[in-house]
Amino acid sequence: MSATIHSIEAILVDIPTIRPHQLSMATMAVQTMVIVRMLDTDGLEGIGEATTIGGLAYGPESPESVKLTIDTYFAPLLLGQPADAINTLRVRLNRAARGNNLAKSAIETALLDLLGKRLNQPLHQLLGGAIRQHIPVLWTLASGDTQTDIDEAKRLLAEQRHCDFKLKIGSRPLMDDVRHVAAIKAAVGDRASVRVDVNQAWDESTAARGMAELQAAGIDLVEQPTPMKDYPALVRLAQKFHLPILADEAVADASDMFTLASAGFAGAIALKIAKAGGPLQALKVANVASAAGIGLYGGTLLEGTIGSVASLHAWATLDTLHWGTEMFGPLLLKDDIVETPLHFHNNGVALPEGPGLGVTINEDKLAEYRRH
Ligand code: MUC
Ligand code: MG
Repeated sequence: MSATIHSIEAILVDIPTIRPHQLSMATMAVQTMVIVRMLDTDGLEGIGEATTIGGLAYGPESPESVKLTIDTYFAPLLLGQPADAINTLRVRLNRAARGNNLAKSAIETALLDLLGKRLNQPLHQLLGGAIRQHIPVLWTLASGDTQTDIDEAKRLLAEQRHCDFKLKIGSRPLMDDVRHVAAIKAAVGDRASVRVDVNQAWDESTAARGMAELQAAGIDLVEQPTPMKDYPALVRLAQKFHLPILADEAVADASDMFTLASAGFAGAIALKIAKAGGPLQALKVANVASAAGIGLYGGTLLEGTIGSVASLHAWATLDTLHWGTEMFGPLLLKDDIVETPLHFHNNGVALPEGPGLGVTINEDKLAEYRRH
């Protein structure tokens, strides 16, 4: 008789950021993580994490709603069930609850961590094994000030911590943003790939003008320039410019990916375990994208170490990772709640070893930052 799920706890944890992080829809000074701790009847523990950006600024789930969803709706469906029946449990949750993929991602991650610990295997091994142990990671320059961003980029290039940068634009007039981006690209030159994320802030005609300017400035990728549901605009822009588009908010799960690809989209996709509902679900998105010739990118909702590591195990198994990843979330936070932080070096990060995620919670730090 396999072990069953004995308890599930969802804990809100607030950690300040190292500097304000300015996005088109919110400026973050703190990140709130929902940490899931799941115990089975043998006393093994699986952990998972859900985050979002700026409360409700990124999408319809907030950290507080994720905790409520898990405590009130998911836990009663999971308690007493076999802990290793991950696919059965997913079907059970999906029958009872639509959407809520952030909450589902934290649960799927905890179940996978638990299974890895039971089998004494790292998570990537459960997914067929890692193709790469070192994964490229970019950094987002989003202090809100051009010179601060240039100084930050030069320091990180010199340290070889990152060689790809993403700039968050869309909250200012178009030409102000273009001047900001062009100045940063001119300062780093060919030493760095510079991309932008508009987080849906432009309408299609602003996006067309913006993409022409950004293409001329030497930018490599434009993320989600237009509103998430406007697939025709994304398709038309993708067909009009050589500068590739990275779809982010537009695509949560494999079905979204299929619809956008069928509509004629070409470019790249930001995979996120949070949008898809967990590492296994994000890999399904990757399969559809790859079949449609769409490039892959490992995305983040600015998770801390637990959520970032869950993502890294998944991204490590992908045949190709055309655009690298942005799993830098832990570096944006002033502190961490794990025993051994990730090792960022050589413009990327090392995949942790050890059973499951390979991550242990630091109980003192968790006690310090948890919300009461
Ligand atoms: C997003 O929209 O891509 C990822 C990196 C970052 O700075 O914000 C995010 C979310
Ligand atoms: Mg984005």
